[in-house]
Amino acid sequence: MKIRPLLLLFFSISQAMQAQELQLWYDRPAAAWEEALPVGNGRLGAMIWGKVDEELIQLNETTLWTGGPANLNPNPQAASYLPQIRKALFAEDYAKAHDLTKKLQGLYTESYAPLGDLVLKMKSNGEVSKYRRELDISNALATTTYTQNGVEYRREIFASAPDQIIVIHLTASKKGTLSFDLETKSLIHFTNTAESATEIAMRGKAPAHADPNYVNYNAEPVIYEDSTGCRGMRYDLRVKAIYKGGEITADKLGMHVQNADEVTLFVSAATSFNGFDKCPDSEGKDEVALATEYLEKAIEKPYEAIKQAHKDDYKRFFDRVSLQLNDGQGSQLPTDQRLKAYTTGAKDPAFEALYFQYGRYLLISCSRQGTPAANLQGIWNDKLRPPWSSNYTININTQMNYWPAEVTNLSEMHEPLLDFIETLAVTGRKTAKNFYGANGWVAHHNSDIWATSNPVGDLGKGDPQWANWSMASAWLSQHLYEHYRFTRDIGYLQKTAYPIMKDAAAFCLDWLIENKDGQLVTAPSTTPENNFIGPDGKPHDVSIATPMDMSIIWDLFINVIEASEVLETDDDFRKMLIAKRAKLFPLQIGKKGNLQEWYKDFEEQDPLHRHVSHLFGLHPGRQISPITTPALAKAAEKTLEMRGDGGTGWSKAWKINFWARLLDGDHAYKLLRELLTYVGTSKTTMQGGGTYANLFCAHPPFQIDGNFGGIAGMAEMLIQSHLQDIQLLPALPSAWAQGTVKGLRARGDFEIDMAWEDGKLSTATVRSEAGGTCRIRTSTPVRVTGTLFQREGNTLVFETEAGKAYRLVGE
Ligand code: FUC
Repeated sequence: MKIRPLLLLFFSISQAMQAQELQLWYDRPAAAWEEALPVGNGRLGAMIWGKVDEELIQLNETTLWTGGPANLNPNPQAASYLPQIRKALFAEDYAKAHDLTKKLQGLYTESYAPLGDLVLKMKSNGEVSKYRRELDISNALATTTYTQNGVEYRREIFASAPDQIIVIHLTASKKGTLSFDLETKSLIHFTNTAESATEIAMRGKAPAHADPNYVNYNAEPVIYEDSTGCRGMRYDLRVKAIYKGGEITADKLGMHVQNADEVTLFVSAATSFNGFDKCPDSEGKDEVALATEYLEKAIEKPYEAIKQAHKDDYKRFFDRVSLQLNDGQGSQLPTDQRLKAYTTGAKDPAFEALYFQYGRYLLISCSRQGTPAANLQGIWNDKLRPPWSSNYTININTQMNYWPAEVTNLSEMHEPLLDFIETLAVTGRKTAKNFYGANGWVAHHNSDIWATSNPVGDLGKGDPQWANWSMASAWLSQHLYEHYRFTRDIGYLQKTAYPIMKDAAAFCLDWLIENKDGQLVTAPSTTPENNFIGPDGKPHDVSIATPMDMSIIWDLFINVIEASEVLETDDDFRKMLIAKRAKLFPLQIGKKGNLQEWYKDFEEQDPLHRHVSHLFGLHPGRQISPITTPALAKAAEKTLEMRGDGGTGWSKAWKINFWARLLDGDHAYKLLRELLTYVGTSKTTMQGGGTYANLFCAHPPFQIDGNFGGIAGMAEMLIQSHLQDIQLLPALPSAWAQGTVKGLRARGDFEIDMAWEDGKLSTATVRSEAGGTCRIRTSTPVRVTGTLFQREGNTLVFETEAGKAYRLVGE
C-alpha cells in the first residue's frame, strides 16, 4: 500500500505527541534523591541525577539485604500467654491484655540495603546550555543531554532485563571530548579494585544486622560482626567500559577516561543471596562469578543491539495498555513544574494518564519474574537504615504494591509476590506452631527477604497496635486467588494457590474462638494501627474481633470455598468452612451510622487515622458493595466521611479505591488530585501525602505503595470485576468526560478496550481468552453486536468462545 505523504506526516506527528506524553522531563539536574529518575530491570535499580559536572547514579540490587535466615523460634514461651490474654480480653481488662500481648513478640525484620554509587566526574568545563533530562517510559530509557563548549553531550541509561545489566552510553558531538573519572562507593564496607585497564570492581559484605530506623535504644544499630557464622551477604559490583577513541586506564581509585569519542559503561552486580533459608555467606552463591558472567555476555553485543533487545522486552509488557483522557493534550511544562501547576488546580488529564502509565512503568521496573517482591520502596533505596527498613509491611503496603498488577495487564509482575507468599507460608507454618501452637501458617505486620513471619517488636518492645496484627497470611492469600480469578490458570490454583490458601484457613480455624453468644471471634485482635478509648476512658489497642480481622477471614473463607468448588475437592472441608463463615462475628453499624472499627462501638483515639482497616470488605475485599450490601456500603461511606480525605500517600491511594468501589467517581477523582499534590523533599511528617518531583509517592517519606495504589484506584474507576459482573466505567469522574483505554483486564480472563463520550460508554471490545459466560454491567445502555445476549437488569449476559473478541456499542 502506498502511504500518502500527508498521512505519513500525520502519523509521525501523532507518534511524536504520544511519545511526548509518555515522558517525564526536567530542565535542570536533580537536587535531591526524590528528584532523580528511576530505572530498573526488577533486579538492578538505578536513580539517575543527571548532573553535568559530577553525575551521580545510585544503585540497588534487589536481593541485597542485611542479616541472614530468620530465627523461627526466638520466643519459645509465647504460646503460654495466649489463654491469659484471652481471659483478660473477655474481662475487658484491655491494659492487661496489651501488656501480655507484648509477650507474644519476636524479632524485628532486617533491612533492604543500598548497593552503591557510581560517580562520573566530568573533566569538561564551561557554561552549559540546552540542558534536558528525561525518562521515556514508553521505552524505559533515561537520557540526559546538554551543550558545553559547543559540544553536544548525551547520556543514555537503561536497565536491561534480558541482559541483566545497566548500560550507560555516553556520546559527544565532537571527537575526543569525553574525559571523566568514574568512581564507585558504598555505604556498606567495601573494597575497590581495578580488574583490567577498562574494568573496575567493588566488593563488600552487608551488615549482619541493622535495626529499623525507629529503634534507637541500641548503641550499635548496624552490626557487621557475625557470631552465628551465617549472616551478612556478599556483593560484587563491576563496571566495564567499551570505548571509541582516546584512552582508558583503571586503578583502585576508579576508571579514568581521556579524550574518548564514545564510551559505553556496562554495570553488573550480584549478591550471594541463595534463598530465604540459606546462609548468605557460607551457603551463598558465587556473586563474583554471577556478576562477571552477566558482564562478559553483555559486552559481546553492540550497544544498539542491547538497547533494542531491552526495548523489545520492556514494550511487550508496557504496550499492552494505553490510556487517553479527554483530548490527550497535556501541558508542555517540565514535569516538576507541571506537577506544581496541577497542584494549584491546572486541568491536565494527560498528566493523570502519564501518572497511570508511570505506575505501570515502575511495576515493570521493580518486579520481574524470578526477583524478590517489590518492597516499600520498590527496589530504589539509598539509605543503610531506610524508613521502616524498606521491608515488606504486610498490613497494607506490600499488598497495595500489587493491586494494579492484574487489572493493568501486568500479571507476570505479580509473580514475585506470589512466590514470596509461598516462602512466607514455609516460615509461617513454623511461626503458627511456635508462637500459638496452631496449625496452618501465619504472618504478621512485617517481613523481609528472609520471610520473617513472627510478630516483630524485639521480644516485647514493640507496640501491639502494629506488631501483633496476625492476619497477613489470610490477606496475602487473596493475591493467590485473585491471580487465578484474572487468569483462570487452574493448574496454578490446584498446585500452588489452593494448598497455601487452605493452610491459611487452617490457621484461622485454630485462631478463632467462640464468644459467649457462640459467635466466632479473634482474640487478641488489633486494627492497624489505631487505638480505641476503652470503658476506663484510656486509649487501648488490643481487643476482640476487629472488623478488619473478621472481614479478612470472611474473604479468605469465601475464596477457599470457591476454589474448592472449582477444583471439585475437599467437600467436607468446604461444608465446614461454610458453617464457620456463618458464625463469624458480623460487621456492625455504629450509633453514628458508620461501620465500626472495633467489635464494640468505641470511640477512636485518632478519628482521622490514616489506616481505614475496617473497610477491608469494601476494598480489596468483596464483602461490601452498594450493589450487593447497600446498608453496609452506606455505613462504609459514613466511615470514610468521618475519617476525612487526609492521610499519607498510600492512605489517599486506598481512599481512591474505596470511593471507586462506592461508585463515586468524583470523590475518587478529588483524592487522585490530592495524591498528585507536589511535595518538596524537606517534608518528612507522617501526614500530608502527595507526590515528589520525580512522581514517586510521598508518604512522606518516599513509599512506592501510593504510586501503585493510586493507579489501581484509577483502574477501579474505569473497570471493576470483583463481584459477579464486569462493570464498565463504574466510577467515571465528570473530569474524564471523554476517553479511550485499551488492554485492561477483568476477572474471568477477559481483556477490555473502551471508548466513551460525554461520560457514556460508546464502544467496547471484550476479548475472551478462556471462553465462558461474560456478564457486563454498565450505567448506560449498550448492546453486543453479532452475538446473542440477554439482559438481566443493567447486565448483559452472553457466551464467549476462547480467543474471540466481542463488540459492544452504546445505545
Ligand atoms: C505502616 C503504616 C505507616 C507506614 C509503614 C511502612 O506501619 O502505618 O504509615 O506506611 O507501614
